[in-house]
Amino acid sequence: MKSAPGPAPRLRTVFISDVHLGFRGCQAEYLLKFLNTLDAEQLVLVGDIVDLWSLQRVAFWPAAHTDVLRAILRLAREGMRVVYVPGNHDEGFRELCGSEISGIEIRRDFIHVAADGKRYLVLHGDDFDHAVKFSGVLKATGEWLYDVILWAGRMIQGVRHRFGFGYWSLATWIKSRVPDARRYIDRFERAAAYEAGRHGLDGVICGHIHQPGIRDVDGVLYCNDGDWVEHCSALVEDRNGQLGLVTFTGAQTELNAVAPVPQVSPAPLGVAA
Ligand SMILES: [Mn+2]
Repeated sequence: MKSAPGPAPRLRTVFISDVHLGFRGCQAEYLLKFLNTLDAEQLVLVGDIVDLWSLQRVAFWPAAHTDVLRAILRLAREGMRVVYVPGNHDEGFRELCGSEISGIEIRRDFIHVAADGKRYLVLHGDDFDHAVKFSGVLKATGEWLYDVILWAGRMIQGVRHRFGFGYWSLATWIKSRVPDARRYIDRFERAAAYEAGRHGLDGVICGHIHQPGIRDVDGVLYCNDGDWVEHCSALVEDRNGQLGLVTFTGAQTELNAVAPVPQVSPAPLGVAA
């Protein structure tokens, strides 16, 4: 797909993060389809694209994961501006911040100026872990549990698929029912928005907590692009600078269906049923 000739791309910017290539939970096939139909001027990779932590534990790298990297490199080659902000799971790449590799700009964080002039702080989000103050033990249990839940979710998804049901995430379903998870998310959102507000910016764009969302926090717009482990979501900016969330799970959500950027809502994004 060539994006340069013909009419201007439909979207100005697309933000994705928490892809976790090299991790079993990664929904690489959906992402691949999403990237192959992407009609945008710029793509921002907001961290945890490759899961180096998981790769250190188990060698897992199916062909689709290489295809995702290839697709991103091809987009850059074809003229899309691609910016990569490494996260904590791909922290090793932070050493490369400030450089450009294969046409991809690598940054620790940066300020995104939207089409309407609004300025957003873009960063992965692990910077706010300390502010969220969840104990180390809880965090370790959380990560182990998350792996198990994702595994169980894949089993269920396999059965659902066989019976013709669409994409569904067990982890998302569980999180929406656990008050502690909601509190954690709320604290994170406030910490991120506060940081942007402190710098006189209009908003913050991040990932990290695998919870897509757009909400106003005391006059600062908090935007989280979600992930490609549970939600298969992206944050998109249209040509007027309006931000919205999209999910792409192949079932019925074509990127084209996104044209009028959906009205933002503070509620967690529903997955395609
Ligand atoms: Mn992260």
